[in-house]
Formats: sequence, structure tokens, C-alpha cells
Amino acid sequence: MVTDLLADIKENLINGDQERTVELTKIALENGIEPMTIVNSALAVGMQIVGDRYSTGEFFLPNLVAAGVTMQNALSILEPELQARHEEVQRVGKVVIGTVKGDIHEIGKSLVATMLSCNGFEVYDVGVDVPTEIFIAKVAETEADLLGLSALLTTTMTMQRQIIEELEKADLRDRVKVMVGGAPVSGEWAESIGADGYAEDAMAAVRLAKLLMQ
Ligand code: B12
Repeated sequence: MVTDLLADIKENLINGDQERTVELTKIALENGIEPMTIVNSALAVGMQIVGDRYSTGEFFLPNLVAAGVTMQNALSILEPELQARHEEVQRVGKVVIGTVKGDIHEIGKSLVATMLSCNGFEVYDVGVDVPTEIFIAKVAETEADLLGLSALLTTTMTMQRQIIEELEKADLRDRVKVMVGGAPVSGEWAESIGADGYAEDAMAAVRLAKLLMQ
């Protein structure tokens, strides 16, 4: 039953059927399935398949758009549930997070922001397609402990390096830990640009953020 429901959610997301995906997401919650299980075992898996089919030419841009909107709608149902599970948390640190300039991929960055917030971090989400100077200004203004940089394109991941260089020029690099993520990003890339860490998904991002706060 649980496996069937998760498989159904995944299939409907792949097909970009917003209404059915949202409906099934609600049913899954009513049946006691944990919101993070719905994300990890249905929605994220479906998105991966959509991306793969796009790479092979089986899917086109409208399929990416439909799947993206569908996932965001499903996440808007899950977010209050995620928050409700972490009501009484103490603030453990401040994080500025956003997607770098030239890149409008929002879903993964927002999921990481939500999970950090659920785990006690004070989160300043600066959005997508964010110019370097906005990241720098927000880190300075909020006196953030952590900066999270998301990049989903091989052409935009170099912005992560540029932002780290600009933090150095602004004398902020010693005051803030930088974590990077996004589909083309890896641990080796993080190390090569002088970031403090890389995480492959939202749960790993929370673990990394807690580690960097120590
Ligand atoms: C949905 C989607 C879109 C949607 C985005 C909708 C939205 N509102 O976000 C739309 C249709 C807009 C889109 C547009 C484009 N896309 Co697109 N897209 C995707 C797709 C299918 C899924 C991305 C996604 O949301 N995944 C689900 C989330 C949950 O996962 P995630 O983003 O990876 O995030 C997780 C981790 O990476 C990590 N993470 C993410 N950020 C951060 C940050 C930190 C700090 C940390 C620690 C961790 C972390 O945690 C997240 C949560 O678990 C991917 C395929 C893929 N496999 O990634 C292609 C993909 C990223 N897109 C691609 C391309 C080519 C494009 C376009 C150029 C297409 C075009 N011709 O116009 C444009 C670019 C527009 C732009 N300038 O940004 C390519 C990139 C290829 C490359 N190597 O550069 C991909 C890989 C598809 C493919 N296989 O070819 N896209």
C-alpha cells in the first residue's frame, strides 16, 4: 500500500499531473507516511527520472516545467507538516541560502532551506538567480554563520567559486562557512573552490550545517 502510493506519486510527477500528485500526497500524509519519505522515495526520484529523460531527448522543456511546478505544489502541502514536526527548536545558527546568478532552479535550494529551518536554523532565503553582491551584502547584514550556494547547471557552478573569492575580498571569509550543492556539484568541486563542505541532499545538508557550526 505504502509502496504503491509512493510509486503512484512518482509516476504522476513524471507525467506532470499536478492535481493527482497533490491529491496523492495528501492521501499519503493521511496514511501516516512521513513527509521526508514522500520527498525522498517519490518526488525526488521522479525528478531524477524527468532529468534523465530530458538528457536522453525523450522529454522536452515543457516536461521539465510541468514536473517542476508539480513538485513545488506537492512540497507546499508537505512544508507545514515538516515544520510541525520541529516546533520547539532552539535557534542553532544563521544561514543565508540562494541559487547563484544565471540559474533559476529553485526546488532543491528551497527544500534545503526548509529542512534547515525545521532543524533550528534561522534561514535567510535570498531566492534564485542571485547576483554575487546580494549574497555578500546579506551575509554582512545578518552576520550569518553559514552561506549555502545552490547551482544546478555546469555553466553556473563557477559562480560558487566567484562568490567565495568575493567573500575573501570583503574580509568576510573567516566569519562564514560556505556549503555548496546542486546536481553537478561534488565534494571534489567543493574542495577545489575552497568551500567548507558539500552535501548531496537536504538531509545531508542539515548534517553538514550542524557539523560546520561546531
Ligand atoms: C525541474 C528542472 C528545471 C525547472 C526548474 C523549476 C524550478 N522552479 O526550480 C526548469 C524548467 C525551470 C528548468 C530549466 C532549465 N534546466 Co533544468 N532541470 C530540472 C530537473 C529536472 C530537476 C531539478 C530539481 O528540481 N530536482 C529536485 C531537487 C529536490 O533536487 P536538486 O535540485 O538536485 O536539489 C537537491 C540537491 O542537489 C541538494 N542541493 C541543492 N541545492 C543545494 C544547496 C546547498 C547549499 C546544499 C548543501 C545542497 C543543495 O539538496 C537538494 C534537496 O535534496 C533537473 C534534472 C536533475 N537531475 O537535477 C534539470 C537540469 C538541472 N536542468 C538542466 C537544463 C539544461 C536546464 C535549462 C538550461 C533548459 C533549457 N534549455 O532552457 C534551463 C536553465 C534555466 C536556468 N537559467 O536556470 C540540466 C542541467 C545540465 C547541466 N549539466 O548543466 C538538468 C540536469 C537536466 C538534464 N539532465 O539535462 N529545469
